[in-house]
Amino acid sequence: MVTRAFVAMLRTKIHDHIEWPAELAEFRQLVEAVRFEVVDTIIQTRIHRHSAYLMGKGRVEEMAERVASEEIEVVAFYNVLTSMQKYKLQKILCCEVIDRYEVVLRIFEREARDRVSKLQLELASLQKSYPFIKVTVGEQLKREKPSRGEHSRGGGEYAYHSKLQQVDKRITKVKRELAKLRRENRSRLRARRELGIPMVCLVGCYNAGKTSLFNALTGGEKEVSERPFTTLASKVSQASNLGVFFVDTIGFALGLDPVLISAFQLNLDDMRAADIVVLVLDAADDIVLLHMKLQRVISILDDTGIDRRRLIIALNKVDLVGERLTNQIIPFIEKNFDLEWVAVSAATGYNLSELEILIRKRYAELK
Ligand SMILES: Nc1nc2c(ncn2[C@@H]2O[C@H](COP(=O)(O)OP(=O)(O)OP(=O)(O)O)[C@@H](O)[C@H]2O)c(=O)[nH]1
Ligand SMILES: [Mg+2]
Repeated sequence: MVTRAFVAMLRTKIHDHIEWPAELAEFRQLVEAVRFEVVDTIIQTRIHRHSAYLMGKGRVEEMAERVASEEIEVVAFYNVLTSMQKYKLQKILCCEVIDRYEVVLRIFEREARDRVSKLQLELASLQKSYPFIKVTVGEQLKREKPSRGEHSRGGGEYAYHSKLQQVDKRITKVKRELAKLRRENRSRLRARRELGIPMVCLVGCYNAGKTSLFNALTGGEKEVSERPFTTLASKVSQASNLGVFFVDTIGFALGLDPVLISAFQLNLDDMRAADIVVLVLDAADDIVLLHMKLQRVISILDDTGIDRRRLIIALNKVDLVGERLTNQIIPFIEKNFDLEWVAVSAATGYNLSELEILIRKRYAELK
């Protein structure tokens, strides 16, 4: 059974006429990847967020009528909601309300198979649910005993504190486990570094073709697919017959929340440890999207503490773009970004040796 959903977006940057359609299209793709059927998209343009409902109350009331008459089960908001907004929206819309952060979590839930990914996902999920539980139970308590004094402690309040304590304890435990796994990962990274073999991490947005490139470069057979976030756990190529270790890892998206990114510290450590970071782009994206993704990934890498001198752009999927590569994409990259690039195709193997030459050259320069 498919779940019928609305996608909702509040546009606060009213002068932006270019980026929001791409952001919305990506979000819709993510919502569909959760296997929701997007029945309609509701957009409101308004400079200020409504503190209680994100969108204006009238707009939300209209939406509530449609949720009921069109049998909508979920409204997925592009914007990240506060716990209070989520609570109030669920109440007024009488259906489940999730935001961008939770949409990505749902996809991760489906893809997470290994222990590290599962724990990082659990942490990201607990960090989101803790304040929401606080709001929900707090509001319930207010309704249950409006006449009692504020300081009286009934059974409900006891349950509330014990629930929060449980979640708090679990967060501490997951963090502790992750810290241990992170130490182990770091010592593996150090051991690998001591071999003196260049370590090259493939980064980029989901679907750029990182795993396809990893497979083509290393002879690996990791799963490749059009599903967003197919790869969660990092993988290092075993064979270093090329004299290079390649690392394939999690992909990004345009609208990833920084809190969510920071839950995936082990993946970020793999990126930080790399001598060279190959930023993989999907050359088949239209130029606006390509620009946005490139800016987004560069900004995440900057925040992660990765030196731009270690970056090389791999324009992947050039088998799909024909003359647009030389007419549009390359001039665009050269004009706007001071980064070395190479056009490749993981599917046909085009220019992979050029990529390796560039990697070695840059590695030697940085030594
Ligand atoms: N035509 C063409 N398709 C490609 C190429 N590289 C990858 N693809 C396709 O693009 C899709 C995504 O490829 P993946 O390698 O899974 O992408 P990824 O960057 O690892 O994605 P995530 O793991 O989700 O972050 C798959 O359907 C691939 O077959 C290429 O060079 N040419
Ligand atoms: Mg992948």
